Amino acid sequence: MDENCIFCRIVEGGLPADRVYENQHVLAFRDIHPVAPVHILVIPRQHLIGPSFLDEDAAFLMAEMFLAVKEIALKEGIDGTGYRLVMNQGVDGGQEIHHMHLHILGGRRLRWPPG
Ligand code: DGP
Repeated sequence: MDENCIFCRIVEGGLPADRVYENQHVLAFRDIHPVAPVHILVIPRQHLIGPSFLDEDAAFLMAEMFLAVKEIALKEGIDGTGYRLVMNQGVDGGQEIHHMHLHILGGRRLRWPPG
């Protein structure tokens, strides 16, 4: 828990979020500024900055995040039509929130590069 981290505060319940999925390891909620009809963020409950900060002990959380994606896609009805996963790391990656997260983008066909 990092008290200065918005996503940690959402995990702890101190900040509201439209939660769509959670389990022991991960939490998912709708992005406050959606860029697609379905725009959901999947985060580990544990504070990790991003993939460049992963270590062996935390690596299983990546698998947990992807397993959550599969469940969420089913729940949101986009498993058949498809979706894009995006993870930003650092300044050039456009990472604004320094708590690792996967963006699930779905609900319409996306152009490349994503806007
Ligand atoms: P990134 O650029 O990858 O770090 O994306 C961060 C995303 O987090 C961005 O799309 C907006 C979203 N976001 C920022 N603050 C909040 C918040 O307080 N609540 C929710 N639900 N989403 C947030």
